[in-house]
Amino acid sequence: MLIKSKRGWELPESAATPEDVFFSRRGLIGASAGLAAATLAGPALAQRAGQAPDPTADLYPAKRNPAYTVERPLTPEEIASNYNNFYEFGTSKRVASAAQALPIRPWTVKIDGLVEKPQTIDIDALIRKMPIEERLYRFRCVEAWGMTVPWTGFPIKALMDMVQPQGSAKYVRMETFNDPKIAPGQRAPWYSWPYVEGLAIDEAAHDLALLVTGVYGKPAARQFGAPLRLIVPWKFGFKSVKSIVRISFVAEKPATFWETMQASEYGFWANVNPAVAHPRWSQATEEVIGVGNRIPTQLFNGYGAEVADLYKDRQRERLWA
Ligand SMILES: Nc1nc2c(c(=O)[nH]1)N[C@H]1C(S)=C(S)[C@@H](COP(=O)(O)O)O[C@H]1N2
Ligand SMILES: [Mo]
Repeated sequence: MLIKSKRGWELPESAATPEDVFFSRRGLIGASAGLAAATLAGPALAQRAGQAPDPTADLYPAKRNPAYTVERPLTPEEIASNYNNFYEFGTSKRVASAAQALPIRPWTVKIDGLVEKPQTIDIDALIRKMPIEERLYRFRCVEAWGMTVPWTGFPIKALMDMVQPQGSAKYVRMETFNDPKIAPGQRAPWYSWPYVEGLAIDEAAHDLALLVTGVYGKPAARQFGAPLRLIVPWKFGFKSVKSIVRISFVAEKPATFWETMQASEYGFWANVNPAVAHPRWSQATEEVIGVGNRIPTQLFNGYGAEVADLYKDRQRERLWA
């Protein structure tokens, strides 16, 4: 039987998400329907036959850093691994199976721009050089849902110490792979591929800003953005760019994927704030993925004590979403 893959405009409403700015009709209802269906997709997650074992598997589980803990239960792995946002592999939350097509070895990361030691480094060499540890973080998507995830990774600061940014570097720009042959979503020309995100240099140097290599005590599954993705827990999830191939230290604020697509709804700073509504929905509460109830959203997603100072001289910027 011929199964034709659907284009964006053919997607059923149940598969569209609020971030899908061009096609969304029903917003959050669609996201919940997606979760119900996703629980049926579990077996598709099994490693494809013939995939080599991860060369860094011996590093996991990494030591948990008790300084980064949370007051709420972790999202079960089975739930988090079947509810992902990865537009390269489709606009629904059920992209885990499709994402298994991404080859994650060999993989190199190019680090360039305004640094003393630009380099292109093999991912396994990088991971073994960096101080990886496990941290429990709250994770909040702009679509008003949240999870709690045990990430393993290292602070971007450790990478900065390796490449030594120059004084003129004011921002860090991070870019996802771009290969439409592998990622069907990248064949849709109305998106500005590749996915790009960025941080101000002081945000990147903050200890909470993590480059993630593992999840749930193992090397990251592909749908989480293996083999290297960003996690900035005080910002909306779209800042946390996946499957990074290039990290550039630059003087100007980078043009980011969602801001380029729809600046009125998704800005550069994108800090979590329950008091500032998205143009199309409230951010006051969030759906707990896997449980289904709603809980209050916290300012800076609960990390205000650590990060609020980063913004005290930026009050004229659009800091929220
Ligand atoms: N390359 C890339 N990175 C991405 C995305 C994406 O579509 N492509 N989606 C973002 C969004 S909107 C969210 S909420 C998180 C989801 O991460 P998760 O699937 O690990 O929960 O990844 C972010 N990083
Ligand atoms: Mo998101």
